[in-house]
Amino acid sequence: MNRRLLLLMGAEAATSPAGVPKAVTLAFVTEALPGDRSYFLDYIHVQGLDGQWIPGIIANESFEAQVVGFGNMADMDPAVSLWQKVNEGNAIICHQVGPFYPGDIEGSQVLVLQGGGVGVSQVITLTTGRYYQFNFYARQRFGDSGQHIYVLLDGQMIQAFQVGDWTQCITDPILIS
Ligand SMILES: [Ca+2]
Repeated sequence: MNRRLLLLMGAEAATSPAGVPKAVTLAFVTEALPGDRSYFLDYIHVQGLDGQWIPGIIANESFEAQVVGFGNMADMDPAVSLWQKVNEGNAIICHQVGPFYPGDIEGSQVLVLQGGGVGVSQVITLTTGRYYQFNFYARQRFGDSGQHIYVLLDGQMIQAFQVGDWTQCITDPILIS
């Protein structure tokens, strides 16, 4: 192997080694609009370009922990839910027949983000050199409209969605480098 090729390989390895686990912060944050608005989230998954869900990447992907019980709601506990709250506002775990009566997509509980600019995040491990898509369900509270939900990776917004009733949202593929 000649020296130039070795140098090229060295540069490649230094900047974007493929196939290496990389910790990234995935976040879902509501658009910072004024007023009392809420988004509901449930059943968040990571998938590859083939559309197949990749299990084991996101913890508590359906917001079934902490258990708040039939008809109840409670502030999200980061220690139990494994999601961290982002910014001011309410991040609430809600049972499907809680005060907002949102229904659910999977299990019996959902996340409620009440306010503008509030969200949740989780550090996940992906693999460099691979494309991923984030697949989740979202809805706005009954009577709310016009607000976006943002998907962020390491603080950068990768896609915005604006939905009404429960909608499956899938981001465009993003390459982890
Ligand atoms: Ca759920």
